[in-house]
Amino acid sequence: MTDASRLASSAYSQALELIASVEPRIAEATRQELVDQRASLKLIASENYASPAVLMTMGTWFSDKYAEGTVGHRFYAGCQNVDTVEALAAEHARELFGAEHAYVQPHSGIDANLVAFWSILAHRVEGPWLERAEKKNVSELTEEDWEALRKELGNQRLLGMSLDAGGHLTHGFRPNISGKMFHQQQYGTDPTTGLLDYDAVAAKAREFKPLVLVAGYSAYPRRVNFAKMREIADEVGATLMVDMAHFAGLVAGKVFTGDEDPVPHAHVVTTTTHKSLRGPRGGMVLATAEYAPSVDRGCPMVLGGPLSHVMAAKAVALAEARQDSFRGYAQQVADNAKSLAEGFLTRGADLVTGGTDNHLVLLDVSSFGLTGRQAESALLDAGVVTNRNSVPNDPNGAWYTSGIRLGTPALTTRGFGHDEFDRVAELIVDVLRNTEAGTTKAGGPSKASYALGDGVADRVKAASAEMLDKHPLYPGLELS
Ligand code: DSN
Repeated sequence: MTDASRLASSAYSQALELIASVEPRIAEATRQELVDQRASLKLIASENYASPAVLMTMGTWFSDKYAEGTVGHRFYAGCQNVDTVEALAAEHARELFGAEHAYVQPHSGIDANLVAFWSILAHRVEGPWLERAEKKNVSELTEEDWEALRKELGNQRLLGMSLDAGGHLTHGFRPNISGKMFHQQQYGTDPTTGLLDYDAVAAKAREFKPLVLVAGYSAYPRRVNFAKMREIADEVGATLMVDMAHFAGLVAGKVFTGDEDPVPHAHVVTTTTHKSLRGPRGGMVLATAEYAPSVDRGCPMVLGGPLSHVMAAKAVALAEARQDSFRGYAQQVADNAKSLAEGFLTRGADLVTGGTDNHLVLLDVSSFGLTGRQAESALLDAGVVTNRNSVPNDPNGAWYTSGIRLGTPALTTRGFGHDEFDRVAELIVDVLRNTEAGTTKAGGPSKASYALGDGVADRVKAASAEMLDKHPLYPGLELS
């Protein structure tokens, strides 16, 4: 047992004993969550396993401190230690990503995107608007000025990738606030190849003239050329915002460099910290110096008080990501995604875009006669945790879907390599081939019910257990 495992075993065992003395059911659910995570194939592309050091950093008295404002400029007294934590997290983020500015307060990816949107509006609209109104600062604006400004803000335009092409809800999807606060249009992917068509994005941008061009994705299995996206943004006078939540770990690990690294090309980059970056649950905004002052207004503009305990954990995770070993991890995540994709293709399964060159694979399950919902449920019965996802122009909509999204960051953390991911593809195909779509009570085709063949779940769980046992989650961590 390593020193780290010994320390974690003892710390968690004692913490759970303390929790159990107050509410034993929470202690029990916490133990059970570890048992369940250890026993399943976690393939959700947006999940990972943070280190015990990162997890423990979140469980401290920093949780009790209010710290609205920024480092050295707080609305509360007594923030000297929060200042240390926030400054360190931001420094690690700037160094790791080569960013001019880092804002580490967002509580989630959606919050990071809201900070980015409002800071872009503040920077692009409020500044020139104040000049036109011949006012020096916001406090001088009259009620009439505000009314006119609100009208102008409401008319701002955003162009982002559509949800079914792999974009995120916050990239202008109508039911999301981003689709309401902006006049939005969406770009898709080429109907034949499933790939981004930069000429089509440029044509749409020329016609629509967005204030914000959003690049980035949560279910697109390919790399993006951010230099090209910046050219498009510059040509139409847009601000380029990149949401790298899914692939931040691949940027940090230098798998995505040059034109594929968003940081040198975008004005504003947002991310979560818990996906491929393998940190605590949270968000972050990177920006050029020009956008920094408006980004720093995130709290209290759109964020509640910063979660200082999570900012501390971000600092620990970013320090981990700056270690050389993280580059090896990130490269393995991408290599494993290729192994997974090849495993599916050699067994005749359909992949959106025909493969992957990032951390995820989007499997179209319609050739198995299933919806995404049926496939997701059958896989879960067999201990394979995935999430259903739309494919481009999905006939089954965003609830039932026709796809399954699979990612490699979590199992790569456990040590899975090429052979294991090939086997994972084999097991998934086994489940899907042996699942039949069910019928509704009225006897029509159902998009939700299904029947998994006898013995399949046990067979797949046994095969998974062999691999999982070889690559334990948190090796050496034992709870007493
Ligand atoms: N929930 C994240 C994902 O799964 O991609 C994004 O919001």
